[in-house]
Amino acid sequence: MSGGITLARHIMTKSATALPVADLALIMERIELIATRITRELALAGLDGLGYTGETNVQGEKVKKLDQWGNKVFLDAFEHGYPVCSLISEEMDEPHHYSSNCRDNSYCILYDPIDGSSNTDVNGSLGTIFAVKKRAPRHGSGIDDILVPGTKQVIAGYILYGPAAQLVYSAGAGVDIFTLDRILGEFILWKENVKMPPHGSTYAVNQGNAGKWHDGARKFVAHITSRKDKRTSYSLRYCGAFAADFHRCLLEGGIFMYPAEVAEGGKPKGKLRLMYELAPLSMLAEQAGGRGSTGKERILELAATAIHERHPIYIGSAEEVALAESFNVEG
Ligand code: AHM
Ligand code: MG
Repeated sequence: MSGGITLARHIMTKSATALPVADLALIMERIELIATRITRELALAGLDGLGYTGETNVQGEKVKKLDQWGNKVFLDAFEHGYPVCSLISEEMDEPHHYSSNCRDNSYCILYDPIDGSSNTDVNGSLGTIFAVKKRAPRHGSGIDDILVPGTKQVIAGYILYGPAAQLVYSAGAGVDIFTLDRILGEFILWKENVKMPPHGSTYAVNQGNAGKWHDGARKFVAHITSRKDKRTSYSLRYCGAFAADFHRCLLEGGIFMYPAEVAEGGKPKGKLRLMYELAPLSMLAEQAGGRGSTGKERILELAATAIHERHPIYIGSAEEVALAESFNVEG
């Protein structure tokens, strides 16, 4: 631990952030509260019963009890969350607005409350992913100002619930990582201005779907798994939680990918959502010196046309992402 520097104190020392430090502090105070509530719940989740609610969300996926509960934690926290007035969630069909928080200087938070929810029933790693964008003055009920590309994100981050809970975020001035001291209830600085290694030795992908990918994606994986020398051989590491798989790339380098599935019955644009999964982690990757790509385009330059829009992703070390692109992984 870096001498017990709390998140709140560290924020006050930040400069060159994409939003005023006072706004950053107010928003991150809410995120910290959410992170501690979810961490506490997960520690006891096995006692209270997990599983599905019996409902299906807007994207046709079965809803886990924890997904719904996690969404409510955000709604509760941001009810008192000025300067955030709008919420866009994986678990809500439409944006949610708190008009009492809407002034000229307000923000939207976009989030996946429980990332990797298939891990809930097996005590596997989970995450929470979030991004923050500034709302246009007098934005009214439209959301055109939120659908803008990820280059306009002013904060991006995730919480990883592993053996320890960690909070990773960037406000445009580097990537910092904090670890929750569960006794103090405080996130304490662990690593500052983290840089992703330009090259790694692991790849993360659901290889069970390989038969549905473009040829290029299959050839890329065949290429990185066919070589024997230490410098160019790769091991597979896949947790089923994007935040957890990305965390390994951030710290050790390598690549995470969720390709498009072109075969009949596949997911033609991949599984992961642009605004609250791909764009936030791409901002973190770039801030750390890595890259986030659809295989053809920089993720951060994509404007959304709908709030739950999906795209394929290749994210991680600059070297591996460039190698993937060179195989025309997306045709
Ligand atoms: P979720 O938000 O419903 O949990 O779905 C997102 C998760 C990611 O965390 C993970 O990378 C991916 O889905 C795993 O999908 P699959 O089971 O198809 O490999
Ligand atoms: Mg989810």
